[in-house]
Amino acid sequence: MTSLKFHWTQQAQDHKARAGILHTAHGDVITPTFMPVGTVGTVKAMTMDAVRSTGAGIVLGNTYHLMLRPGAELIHELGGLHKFMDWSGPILTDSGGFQVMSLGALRKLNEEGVTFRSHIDGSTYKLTPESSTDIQYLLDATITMCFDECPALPASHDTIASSMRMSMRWAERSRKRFKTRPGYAQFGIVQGGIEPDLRIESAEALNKIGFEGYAIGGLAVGEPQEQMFETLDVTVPYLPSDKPRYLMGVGTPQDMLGSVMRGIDMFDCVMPTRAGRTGRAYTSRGTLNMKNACHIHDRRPIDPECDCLACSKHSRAYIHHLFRSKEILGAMLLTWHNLAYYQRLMRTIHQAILDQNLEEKATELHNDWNKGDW
Ligand code: PRF
Ligand code: ZN
Repeated sequence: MTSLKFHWTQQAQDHKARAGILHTAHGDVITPTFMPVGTVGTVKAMTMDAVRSTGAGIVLGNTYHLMLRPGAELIHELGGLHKFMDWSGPILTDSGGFQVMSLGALRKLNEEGVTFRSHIDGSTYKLTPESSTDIQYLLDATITMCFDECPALPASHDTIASSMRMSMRWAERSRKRFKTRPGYAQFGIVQGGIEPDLRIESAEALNKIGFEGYAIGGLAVGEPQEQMFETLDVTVPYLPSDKPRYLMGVGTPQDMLGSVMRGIDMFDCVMPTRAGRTGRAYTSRGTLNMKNACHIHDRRPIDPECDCLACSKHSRAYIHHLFRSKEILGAMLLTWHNLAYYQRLMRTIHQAILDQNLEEKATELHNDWNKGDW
């Protein structure tokens, strides 16, 4: 155990975009960063060595899924989530509120917390700001998230206001329960839908409590990209400039680029991994459906600019064949490729911020995405 304090240092700034380094108990991470999602202690279809090889510096785990199976106590007993899943780098765990929300009718919510039925065996569980924080401690999360509610949009100003204010009371309870350790962190989560006044109120409430980092939740829940960007424009100025900023559950390459340009440092999303299992490839020329018959005779790699295992060893024809035959290697290779693409995009953006030419680079990236396949 080091005596290192969790902190973020800025290397460069280009307009609102920041390049920096996250210093944690489990090593450093260059930002902007994309965190692959490892919901149940695995980045689906990938070994952790493969995840590392793509350049990922930090991965995400989920309180909700891990508490149900195999249980936080068991992971604690076995030495924590890092050891359990073989990831020695930092891990951020989401708090469970967002995942419980997607259970719909299976949950009941009040000031105390959320009662819900397990999607696995139907038994009843409860999550509160205190228990969520305790579970994340047992998992040994490098970054613990506050317990929050992410209301479905669209909703009235009143509905969003009372939900946000409850999330702020929950943030205070989460903070009280959090046990500080050197190099570990807890992030608050800004809520407030797409209402500027509520976003500002929420950011100010979290600032007052004080966290090692600040997340923006409640976005990318179906609203147009323009409204998400407008909400970032309103919210980011109210977050401390010396702390990391994390946009939860985002997103497409275009979403991430636009969000970095509005001051965001961290992202997570199931898109590259989920798409990898369903045959969709992300490339610098947009997305490709590898199930499409146009790839049957194609000897080219998925993306000629990619150095991942799938692109250096295999043709589109072969990847297409694997998906047609429902072979699991197809999902493995395409997930690898998609994560490699996401990480390369983040490195490109990082370098452009250091070089102070992110706007030119953004134009170039957009032009390429719009060109279509080679
Ligand atoms: N809250 C939490 N996790 C999340 C979200 C949120 O609002 C979102 C919203 N895009 C994704 N993941 N705790
Ligand atoms: Zn590739």
